[in-house]
Amino acid sequence: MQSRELFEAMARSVVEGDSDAATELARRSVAAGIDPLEAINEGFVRGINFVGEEFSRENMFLPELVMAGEAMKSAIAVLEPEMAKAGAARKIHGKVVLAAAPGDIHDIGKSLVGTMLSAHGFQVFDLGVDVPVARVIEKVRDEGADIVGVSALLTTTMVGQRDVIEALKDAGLRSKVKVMVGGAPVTQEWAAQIGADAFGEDAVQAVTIARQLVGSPG
Ligand code: HCB
Repeated sequence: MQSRELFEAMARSVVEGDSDAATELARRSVAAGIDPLEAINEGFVRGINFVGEEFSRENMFLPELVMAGEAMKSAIAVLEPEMAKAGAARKIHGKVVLAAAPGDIHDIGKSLVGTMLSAHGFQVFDLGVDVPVARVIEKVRDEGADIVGVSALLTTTMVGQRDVIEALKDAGLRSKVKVMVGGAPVTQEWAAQIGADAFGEDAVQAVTIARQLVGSPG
């Protein structure tokens, strides 16, 4: 199968919510030596984006969204170790605390950001989904984090990103840690409005930005 056909089959496996097919296609791409991030972005992400669009048009419904998310996660479970290998034994650029905003249970993109940051020499503390602001602050303080990354996929949970920034100020930590926000509805404008240091469009950009934020661009 050519890479283009493989990418199309990957997208289709997510649209059909077929975790077995997604796993198999991910394995096949590893065997074929395809860059795992390319497989995610050119294959699986295109499928999940299509599902998101169809969901908003009410052509697909919650069970399909759930199954598509599961298929996507099955594929990433195969590809993640391959991405991590690429960055093994690099020098540590800094510590990053990652969390999905309070009320938000989307974790695919955040986890991908975490994997990419780990693969590029950051020590990542991923607190998971629906993380209370106080828990983020506590972890930033305990670890002496250099960066905190807050993910929000819902317009209603984006305010949690602002709440983290305000809570960091209240805790006297704002000058010690950089804040990077991301997630599908998040924009550069929103990041500026809430006083974040940076907006990460995707996992690759998040790595570039994180390096800049810790003054270690190379
Ligand atoms: Co969800 N959902 N969902 N969903 N979902 C979205 C986000 C909608 C946009 C779909 C739509 O209507 N078009 C929509 C939000 C509308 C809005 O608020 N504007 C929506 C809705 C409405 C909902 C529910 C409310 C549905 C319901 O229950 N009626 C519900 C909310 C649950 C909650 O959080 N409280 C819900 C649930 C779900 C699941 C559970 C079924 C499933 C998530 C599974 C999981 O994550 N374990 C899901 C999914 C899969 C989606 C879509 C289809 C895909 C999200 C995704 O994984 N994208 C999404 C539509 C879409 O976004 N296209 C839809 C792929 C990843 C790779 O991209 O953007 O997450 P990403 O991350 C990127 C990027 O943003 C950046 O890097 C990542 C990697 O490249 N980035 C950061 C992300 N975080 C960063 C942090 C940083 O510091 C830096 C960069």
